[in-house]
Amino acid sequence: MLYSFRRCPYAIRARMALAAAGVVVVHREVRLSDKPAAMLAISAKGTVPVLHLGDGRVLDESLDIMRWALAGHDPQGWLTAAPEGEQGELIRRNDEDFKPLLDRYKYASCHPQRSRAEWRELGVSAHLADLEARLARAPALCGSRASLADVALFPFVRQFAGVEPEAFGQTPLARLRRWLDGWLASALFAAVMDKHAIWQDPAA
Ligand SMILES: N[C@@H](CCC(=O)N[C@@H](CS)C(=O)NCC(=O)O)C(=O)O
Repeated sequence: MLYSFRRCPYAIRARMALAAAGVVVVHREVRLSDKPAAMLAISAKGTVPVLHLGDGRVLDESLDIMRWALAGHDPQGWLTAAPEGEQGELIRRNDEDFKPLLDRYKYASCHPQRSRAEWRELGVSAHLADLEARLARAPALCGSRASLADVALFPFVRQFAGVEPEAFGQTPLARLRRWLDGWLASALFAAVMDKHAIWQDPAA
């Protein structure tokens, strides 16, 4: 059972890994402003995605869901495409450093310390420029083929690009745009972006 929210970048990356691994889940689409009690009962911290396994285990961190799914079946070799430490460090920087910046950029009017354009420039110089440099050296972020890091990061780059698509198109990030377009055009991404009605708990 997967509690998910369609546009959430953490949920997207979890769904990508589940789909790549061929794990079929019962999908429960959540409204973040009205989380179902059944979800909060198994994970009180109230973030999506949450995966409730048949044996009762609960995975409520997107990376744990990705690693669990791919540990079972990793046909594209995402886990082994690059050293685990390098992938982990890139994901850590994304989640801990880039994500807060992305939120400031997205909700710039709530963060008047900088203008939206300045938040965008900071996101580019502090994070996306490094991804661009990596893609100048190799076709994927950590080497010659896609790894867990690519899958884990692209939903956040997608969100960044979506804030001001035109401005993103003009940033000096041509390789990153191509890399992003590749993920957005993938069959896997299309499959995980299926629309689901909000789950209504029959017991509620
Ligand atoms: N570290 C968590 C973060 C998940 C997260 O923050 N998800 C957001 C949605 S994108 C959320 O559920 N926020 C709670 C809320 O908005 O109430 C993970 O990797 O799964």
